[in-house]
Amino acid sequence: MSDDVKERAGEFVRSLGVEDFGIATASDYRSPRSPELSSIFPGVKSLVVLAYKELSSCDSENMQIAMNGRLDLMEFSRSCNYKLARFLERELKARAMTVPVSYPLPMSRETLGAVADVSARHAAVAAGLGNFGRHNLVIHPEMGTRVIFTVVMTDLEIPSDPPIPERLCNDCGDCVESCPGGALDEEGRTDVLKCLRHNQPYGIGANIRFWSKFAESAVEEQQKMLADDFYWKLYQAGSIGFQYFCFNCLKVCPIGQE
Ligand code: B12
Repeated sequence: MSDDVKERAGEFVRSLGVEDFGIATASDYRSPRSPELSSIFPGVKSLVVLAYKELSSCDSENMQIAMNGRLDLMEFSRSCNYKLARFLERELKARAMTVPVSYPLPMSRETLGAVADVSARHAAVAAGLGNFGRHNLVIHPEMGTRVIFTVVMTDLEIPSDPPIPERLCNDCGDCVESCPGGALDEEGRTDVLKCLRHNQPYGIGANIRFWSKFAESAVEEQQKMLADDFYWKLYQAGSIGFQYFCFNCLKVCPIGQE
């Protein structure tokens, strides 16, 4: 039965144009800092993890083009996630819930808005789609680091795909060196604040600083602040969601690029 389920789900995923996918049972998903999956979805049995190739847009120094490649991918992957979830519900009579590709995230000072409810990287590892590299990202055997993941949780019981036994990272250190914030200096940990400063310069931190200064300023200064490019960038990032301004650790990784 579960082989048939896997085959039908796989056929559907491929028909959507998704590059690769894998399955992890809920018990094989081990994300030490995440809540139990059953607290989110009582009765969850498996995770279907989809893998998508990042476009070459990430190579562009033009940040509108680089981010647009990601926005296209986020829109595509969000729609694939929904379609797969509905396929599981409609055709396989399952229950299914989708995990955000990036946001919404729980927002609090404690987590700095940087800890998701379900970790797509740990799900991808458990589904045999890759393993962690020196940059704390998951490397896929063919797509390398230029890959993002989405996850659909379901109450269907499907066995996990086998993990990838060999480490895919070659420890070249290019990711560490290319990080403008030094966020990867300590092995096994991304310094979130250092990463965010470069990765999302118009994120919540910048917003809080901007509006705090605005509140303390005289009217003339406030008018100048609103006419400044900085505010215009904040405005754009606020209206399109998180806007990434750095792709270095993802794009410099040589694995899969040879
Ligand atoms: C919040 C978030 C961020 C935050 C904080 C990330 C963080 N906590 O490390 C910030 C803004 C800094 C960020 C940055 C980036 N992100 Co981000 N991010 C997320 C998001 C939404 C949630 C991550 C999370 O909270 N996970 C759960 C927590 C509990 O995980 P964690 O325990 O913190 O995991 C860390 C450690 O435990 C450690 N770890 C765990 N097990 C192991 C095992 C070994 C052997 C090692 C060495 C380390 C290790 O690695 C993790 C990173 O430090 C995910 C999507 C998702 N839902 O998963 C995307 C996600 C992780 N991001 C992604 C990407 C691509 C990026 C960026 C390249 C930005 C960009 N331009 O796209 C950078 C890369 C930064 C880096 N090198 O670490 C991809 C990663 C794809 C991949 N190939 O792995 C994801 C999965 C999005 C997606 N849907 O594909 N991100």
